Amino acid sequence: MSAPTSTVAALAEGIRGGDRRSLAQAITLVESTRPDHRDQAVELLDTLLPHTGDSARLGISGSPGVGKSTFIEALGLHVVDAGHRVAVLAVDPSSRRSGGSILGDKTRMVELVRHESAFIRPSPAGTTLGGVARRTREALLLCEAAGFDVVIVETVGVGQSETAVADLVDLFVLLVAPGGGDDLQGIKRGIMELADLVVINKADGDQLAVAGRTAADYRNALGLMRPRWDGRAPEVLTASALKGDGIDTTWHTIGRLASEAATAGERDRRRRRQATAWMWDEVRQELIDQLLADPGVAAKVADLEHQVGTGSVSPAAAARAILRTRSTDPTEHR
Ligand SMILES: Nc1nc2c(ncn2[C@@H]2O[C@H](COP(=O)(O)OP(=O)(O)OP(=O)(O)O)[C@@H](O)[C@H]2O)c(=O)[nH]1
Ligand SMILES: [Mg+2]
Repeated sequence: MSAPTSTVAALAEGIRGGDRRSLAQAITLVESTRPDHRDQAVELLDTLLPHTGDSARLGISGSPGVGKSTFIEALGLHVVDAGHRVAVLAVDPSSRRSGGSILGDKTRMVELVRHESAFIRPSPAGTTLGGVARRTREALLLCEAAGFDVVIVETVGVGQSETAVADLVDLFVLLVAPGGGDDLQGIKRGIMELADLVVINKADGDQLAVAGRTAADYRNALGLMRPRWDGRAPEVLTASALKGDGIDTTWHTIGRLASEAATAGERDRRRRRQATAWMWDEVRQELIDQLLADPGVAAKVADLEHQVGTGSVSPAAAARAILRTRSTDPTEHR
């Protein structure tokens, strides 16, 4: 392999030296879709790969407003107090709060954001889920290379983003609000099946008793569902991110689950599966990028999309037409 270019080498060195500006810059680089940036990003990730893999990768998901950011602030502070270095990445492909997410999350993580052992990176606005997932897994590797030994990925539990996040972490935590009985009826079934751990948040004040009942309901429901890799049902805890109750128990449980999975080889199996799936994701993404960079294809796309939209051409036929239009050597358009 050729020697890294100077920009890439400088960034890699900065990241390895724990320089946050280099880390932030590198994440911006992997977020860029410009072909020359993409080349540098791939080179950077390749250079840093030997220094990745040493973090506990945690996904935290839940409905809007359930308290994810507040919870991550509390958990994050607990974890840095225990001597860890924590990076928080957000995955939010929805335009619901485009532009607002940075401020929203940073104001909720006031203390954590200022902590020298923490690094918080909001989701890039206005991107597709596929794009966000790709950038997030690359950002995760960059954070590991920078020495963060706990990486938390926050995602809002609507649509497909939680599946994407579950595909890039070791352990997936689902936050639930007290009294969310309706969720048990099926709408959240898919996401519940991804969970290694369920935490009923907001177990405080007049919601305390309700939270206890919700926990019991979840234990029952989860007991009937597909068990976790170890044959057991996901555990259910209660916590109050606002008051800090149950945060230590949550962290303790996460640590136990992570070490059980590591000892049993499950963590490595998961990571191997994930790495293979990422590779095919990259292939798909790269092929589509190359196709769209082909002037012949680009000229036809709008027309074909329209025809597919009106039903005059089937999606399958249109896909074939696009693939056939592609000129011989895809790399020549880079
Ligand atoms: N009573 C109580 N309120 C909480 C708790 N955790 C969060 N909240 C409140 O719930 C609201 C939403 O909290 P966030 O942390 O922003 O929730 P989120 O899930 O990150 O929200 P989005 O990112 O918008 O999906 C805020 O007003 C919090 O103060 C808790 O443990 N108890
Ligand atoms: Mg939030």
